[in-house]
Amino acid sequence: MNFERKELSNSQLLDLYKKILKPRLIEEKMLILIRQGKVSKWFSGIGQEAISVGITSVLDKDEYILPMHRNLGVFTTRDIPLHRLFSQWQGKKNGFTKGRDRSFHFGTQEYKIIGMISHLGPQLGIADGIALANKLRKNGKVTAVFTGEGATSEGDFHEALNIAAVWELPVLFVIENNGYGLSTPTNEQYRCENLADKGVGYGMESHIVDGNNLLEVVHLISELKASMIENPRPVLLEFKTFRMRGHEEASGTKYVPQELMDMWAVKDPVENY
Ligand SMILES: Cc1ncc(C[n+]2csc(CCOP(=O)(O)OP(=O)(O)O)c2C)c(N)n1
Repeated sequence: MNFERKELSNSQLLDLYKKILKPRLIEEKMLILIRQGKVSKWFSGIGQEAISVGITSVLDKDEYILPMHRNLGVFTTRDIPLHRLFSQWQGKKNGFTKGRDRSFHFGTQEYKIIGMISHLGPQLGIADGIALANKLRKNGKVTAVFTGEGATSEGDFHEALNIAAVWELPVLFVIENNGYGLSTPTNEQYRCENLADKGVGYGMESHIVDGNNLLEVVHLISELKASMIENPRPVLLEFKTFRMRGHEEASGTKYVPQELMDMWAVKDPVENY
């Protein structure tokens, strides 16, 4: 994997290293805690950290992000104190959902993160609403919304992208294409070659990005953010990556061929960086 530093200083590169390492270290701890029965559920983002971390490190702290169930790096890069995150995951009263949930179905206005909507597609439209408010206020802010390639098969995906294109809303539509929607591989999910190709149908700029290359993510988002301020518009981004663990820890990965795992293990975003 090639890393192009461009204008980034040594301290910025080191800062990004700390940011991508943090969710990985938390996850390694979580995998132990789940076996000890101290947490009951876990959605792993191991192998996909460069996307969450790269995007969140470029956006301003007051720009809204709408993550999904696999985006721990959004929460850690926004520097939410760990005791608050762990309280959430342990279903404690002082967690963000006051004990009503114990995973990633939570948001926090304090950190400008909108909690995921469990049935996936609808949160794309919420991003449109936030972007419309920003556009009317002319405040130059962009909004990033995450989705999986599985979730792109839902009708809400089409509706959200279409209206964003028509109204030129400053939204980064982030597809984390990690190969499987639960146990459904991409070749049983859609018939186009790349999901980014769908941008043409919406009249929307789109890009295919190596989702495991932290600097590629950072540079592209920095460029887009600057140009979306000048020229407000939605952009469709397809990040190619892979889900290295089960959909959640209870379900495993028996349906994934070992060769695919081996191929993607070499591209680990943390180790390579
Ligand atoms: C309407 C609906 N169907 C099923 C589910 C259960 N579910 C949650 S995430 C998910 C898989 C989504 O796949 P993808 O969008 O590719 O994201 P990934 O999990 O791979 O990151 C499923 C089936 C759900 N939440 N809502």
